[in-house]
Amino acid sequence: MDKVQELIDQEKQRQQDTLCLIPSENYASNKVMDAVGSVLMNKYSEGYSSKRYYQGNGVVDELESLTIKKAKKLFGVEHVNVQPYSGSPANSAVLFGLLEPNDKIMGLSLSSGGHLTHGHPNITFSGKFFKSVQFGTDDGGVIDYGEVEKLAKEEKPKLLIIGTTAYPLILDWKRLGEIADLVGAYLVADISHVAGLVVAGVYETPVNDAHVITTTTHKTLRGPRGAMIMVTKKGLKKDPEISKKIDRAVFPGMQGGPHNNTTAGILQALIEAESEDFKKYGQQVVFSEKVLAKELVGGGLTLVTGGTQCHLMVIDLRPQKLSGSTVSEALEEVGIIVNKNAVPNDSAPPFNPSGIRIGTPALTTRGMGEIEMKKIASWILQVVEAVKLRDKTELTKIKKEVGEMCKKFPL
Ligand code: DSN
Repeated sequence: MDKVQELIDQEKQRQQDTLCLIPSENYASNKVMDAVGSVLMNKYSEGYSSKRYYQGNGVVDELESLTIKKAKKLFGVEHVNVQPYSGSPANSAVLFGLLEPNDKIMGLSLSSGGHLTHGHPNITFSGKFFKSVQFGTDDGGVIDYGEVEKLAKEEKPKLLIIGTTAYPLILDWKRLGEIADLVGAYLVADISHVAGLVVAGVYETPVNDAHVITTTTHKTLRGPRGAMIMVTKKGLKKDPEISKKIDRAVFPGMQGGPHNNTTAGILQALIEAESEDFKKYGQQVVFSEKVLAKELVGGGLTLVTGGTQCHLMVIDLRPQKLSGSTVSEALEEVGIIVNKNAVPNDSAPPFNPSGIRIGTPALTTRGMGEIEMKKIASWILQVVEAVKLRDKTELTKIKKEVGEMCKKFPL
């Protein structure tokens, strides 16, 4: 048999037979996957609609314009670039488009639930080519906006880039917008994790507070792996040239030809996100996450911030004297897939941090709800207990039960 197809089939089976609780993953629809696997990938289209460097782009022009139009409507923004290859390239383009090398940026640190591209020092472009100031959370994992304001006033960054990959509370965009305005900085809201929740109306939109919004398209938005950069009314008011600067930074600044097949996948995802069903999906993601959190806390586990307001939570395993690696590996043995994650002020190294991160977007897409969340919570509690007692005899039984649940919810 053809090796590539064999590997694709194996991965499909793995996804079918396991419970994905990684909050940044999801299952795109067949239509999204068909678009990504289409002939659109054969075409080069450097440039933008009606200003291409290659002939034969009539269809691609229409596709890209339509995708931009849909995104503008869905997110209520003034300008959209749908060409970034993914989230990190999107954030790079914004920083290079709006700043000069060595300008100062400020962001939420990775270990407090931010992202590498938000100024992580020394090893990332955002920390090497710009002066980076990072803020964190208090010991409970909560952002102290007073402290953020104080730091911004002291450091006077030119740009605040803020978004979350492991922060379980809804960000106060209004406050962040005010802080940016106070020091005359751009506010870039990276909503990659929560874009689908924003569209569904269950997570605050930054559209009135940020100048620029970036997002990946494959997380809660449930599209292909890609990204968008959006400019708000506030952004245009601050800097009438902002859209042009960003577009130039994407192409020719950072990238060559856009991945037109991805653009088609994004358009399909945006069409799906317009539906009433998608609103219900967003509501169910958050509801299920809260059910899961309540059960896990009831079972004796400690959550960063004590709970969740969105699609994810972080379990702090320090009170259990366990590491994120040990627990995530044991969960994988029973077919529950999570990822290890740092907790606030974690003294453990990033590759073996003290927490795990758990989210419901993928399982909600599979149609799971409250009953399944309660069962999954009991399995997680049992696995943690088994790891603590160094007794894995129960794991085979749990694995079988996980497999039975997976069968009831086909991809
Ligand atoms: N890698 C993503 C996540 O898992 O949250 C963030 O880019």
